[in-house]
Amino acid sequence: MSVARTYPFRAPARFTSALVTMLLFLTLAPVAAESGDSEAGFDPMDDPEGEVILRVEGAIEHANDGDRALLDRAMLDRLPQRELETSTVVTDGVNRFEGFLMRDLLEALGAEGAEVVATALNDYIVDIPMEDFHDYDVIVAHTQDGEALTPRDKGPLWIVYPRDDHAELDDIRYDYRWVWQLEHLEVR
Ligand SMILES: Nc1nc2c(c(=O)[nH]1)N[C@H]1C(S)=C(S)[C@@H](COP(=O)(O)O)O[C@H]1N2
Ligand SMILES: [Mo]
Repeated sequence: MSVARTYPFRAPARFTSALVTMLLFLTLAPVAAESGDSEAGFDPMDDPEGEVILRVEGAIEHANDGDRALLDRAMLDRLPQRELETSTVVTDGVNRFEGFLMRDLLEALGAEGAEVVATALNDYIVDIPMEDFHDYDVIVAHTQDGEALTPRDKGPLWIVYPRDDHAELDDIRYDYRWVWQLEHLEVR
């Protein structure tokens, strides 16, 4: 019978799989430890080394320049990165945005407040209720369709709502919170 014939091979098979598990553990454990380090990632107490593209002030607990947080792109890249596909009111079709959750940034800075005042390079300024960032996965995008956003083209940062995922976001009240050329946040 086949059972009798395969039986002798089972013990070695188990032994082999135990060995493989052990080897996998030995190879992957250091990798896990390493990625654990880089996941410590975003530290608002770090000093920016590159050009500061976002300044955050107001009701934040962690800062690196007096009571402000000055952030460069490399620091922002250390926040968990997110992709979001959505249409917008100012572009055609569906765009793929990459960036980080506003919620994650605010949390990392220890922000506590009822609203965030967002200011753009063109001095556009708007108050955004804090609830938005808890109710929706609002991202701060640095990349659109694989291309880095530049100040010429809605960059360096653009607040993007997951508009295609929530019918209620297709509304003028939300449209004006999509701040492009974002450069400053005040939490209050
Ligand atoms: N930096 C910046 N972001 C902005 C604006 C602006 O003038 N400057 N206009 C807001 C408004 S009122 C709307 S409806 C949407 C789309 O604006 P637009 O159609 O003028 O581009 O972007 C918002 N974000
Ligand atoms: Mo608008």
